[in-house]
Amino acid sequence: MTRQFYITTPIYYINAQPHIGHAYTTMVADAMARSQRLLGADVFFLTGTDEHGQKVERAAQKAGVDTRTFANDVAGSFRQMCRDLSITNDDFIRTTEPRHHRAAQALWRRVAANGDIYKGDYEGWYCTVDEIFVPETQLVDGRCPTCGGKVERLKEQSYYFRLSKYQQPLLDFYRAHPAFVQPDFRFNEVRSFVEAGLQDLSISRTSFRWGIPVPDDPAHVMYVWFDALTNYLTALGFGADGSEAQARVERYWPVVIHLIGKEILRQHALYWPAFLMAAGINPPERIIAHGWWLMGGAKMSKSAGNVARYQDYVRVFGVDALRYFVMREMPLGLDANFSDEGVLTRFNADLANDLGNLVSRTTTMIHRYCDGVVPAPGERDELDASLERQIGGTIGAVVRQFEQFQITVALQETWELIRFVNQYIVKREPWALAKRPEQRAMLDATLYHAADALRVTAALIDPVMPEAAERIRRMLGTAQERWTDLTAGGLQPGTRLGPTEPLFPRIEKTLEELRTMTPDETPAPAEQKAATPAEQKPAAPAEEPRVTIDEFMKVDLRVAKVLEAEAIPKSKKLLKLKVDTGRDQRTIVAGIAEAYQPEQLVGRSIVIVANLQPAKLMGVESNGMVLAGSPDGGQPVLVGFDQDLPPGARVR
Ligand code: ME8
Repeated sequence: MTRQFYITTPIYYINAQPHIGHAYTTMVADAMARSQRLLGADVFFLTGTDEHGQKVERAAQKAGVDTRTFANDVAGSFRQMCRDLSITNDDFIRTTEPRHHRAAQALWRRVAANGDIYKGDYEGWYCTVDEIFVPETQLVDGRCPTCGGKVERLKEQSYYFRLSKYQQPLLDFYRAHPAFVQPDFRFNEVRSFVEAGLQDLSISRTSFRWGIPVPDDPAHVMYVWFDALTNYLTALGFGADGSEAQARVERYWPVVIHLIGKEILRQHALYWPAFLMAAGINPPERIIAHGWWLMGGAKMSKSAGNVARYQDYVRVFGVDALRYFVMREMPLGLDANFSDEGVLTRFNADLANDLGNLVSRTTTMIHRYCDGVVPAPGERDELDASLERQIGGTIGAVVRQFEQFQITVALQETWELIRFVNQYIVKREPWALAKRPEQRAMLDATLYHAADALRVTAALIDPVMPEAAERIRRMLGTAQERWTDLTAGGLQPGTRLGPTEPLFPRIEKTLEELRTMTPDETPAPAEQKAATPAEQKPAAPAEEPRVTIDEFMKVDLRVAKVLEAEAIPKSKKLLKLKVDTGRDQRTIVAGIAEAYQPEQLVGRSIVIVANLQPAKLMGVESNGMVLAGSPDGGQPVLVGFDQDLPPGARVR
């Protein structure tokens, strides 16, 4: 029986243009949708735009255009993003569409009919960036705790949703669905929040007009989150007449997976199931909250103004490379740093070197030694068998990891296979075998197994890099395969290869050159040469000396909080930090001035080596060392945590 798989992204606000953050969620959802299609599921993949609310109204006023024109324009940019990034969404929903107004009003009526909506007065602090009332106790220095923006005092008549009534039903639901929110630690946050008690929720506004009118009381428009969350049902046909719409709702609801950023978890894991319960509809099956892309240590966001444009990376590296980078770099649920250095390093190491070389050396040798036709494998020896086992194991592992949304791990597994095949080729030295006619059988076996592994590799990278997968298939002369049919040894001997072409040519430009490139200067990567025997031998990895656990434990790594930070006169690289180590306050000199401004650091938790001997740097005594990572030649990035830890906590 066919399994349904319904996946959604958040619908994006249209107060600004899309950036890497929006691109990320959309690309991950796309990879998931593609993987499920390869597994034979009946997939429905939805994305779109969230167009109502005060901040859109204000953004349009600021741009000097009427709200609808503004909305059409920015929604168009999000649609374009989908085309630019090879997104295979089945629908693109806009909340300004009539079908959505109908659906949101239908949901409202059902909740109201259940007695869960009443009218009252509301006064409170409202953040128009996040479109949310913030309880006074949660304000941070009088500002919104989520975005740091200004909050406004609002007093208005409002409809309320009886959220308090759903505290126990929600807790019961969470208990019955232990995988409802992933990752688990985020689920715990939601549970604690609900356990602490819920207040009724104001769900209408009278202070602006750009929204969906409340049924039978058009002086009110719906709270944007009531409106926005309903989109996930609208797209299936909820609120529309006719049995077809009804059938589609039944087909895909509630087997839905909402992929979101962690900042909107509360709305999805709490408000949304409560609204649905009140309407007599089952809550969604799963909410997956991913982490944030950071730039310079802070969340990339349009309000902070530190955004990277996806277009710039597509232009220099290509769509597939951008898709690969973001999915390889950010493990599910954790934050990750977005940097040009990171993208360039991964491009050259993983794509040009590992994958690109495998493709080029395998196909080139089949052309050179076998007239471009896949040879028969003949007898297998132990080395061939170990490669086959590796292929089989990798297929199983990748499927399992995708099913758990662990795309990063799936890619790591795939790259282990790629490196295994590269080593297999180096061990066999087919270029040497080709010189000895008596070794013909071994040469054929080697090239067959390498090409077979490449065919499987193309299938496994397909959800993440669909274009590269297709190009590999063209070079191999094979067709797309379902994951359900994928096994080692599936390549047909006698298959005629297509022409070999460079897949990910190394980019030899420096970051500086890449940054200053004009749009029509396409990157001029170095030719990816067909592998010559001399190049095919990667340098043997040097044996790193190991340390014992006792030696490692001598290093006292601790969490510390930055209390003060200042530049050191005449030093380009050094900052002087005063930190709280939980036991004392001390001065540490850190070489991070080129990557961080002093004011970005105050209040931040860092990791220090607490028992380092003091040293004087530029005349300042430093009592410890700050931990940061840096790519070759790149800027340091401070080590951090995805949850706050108190100063003094041990790190190991
Ligand atoms: O919240 N890192 O829309 P939005 C990772 N309209 N992902 C990021 C990101 C970052 N730095 N910045 C944005 C809304 N995103 C509401 C949603 S749903 C019914 C309504 C991604 O335009 C991530 O998916 O602010 C995040 O949840 C979403 O964009 C927020 O988009």
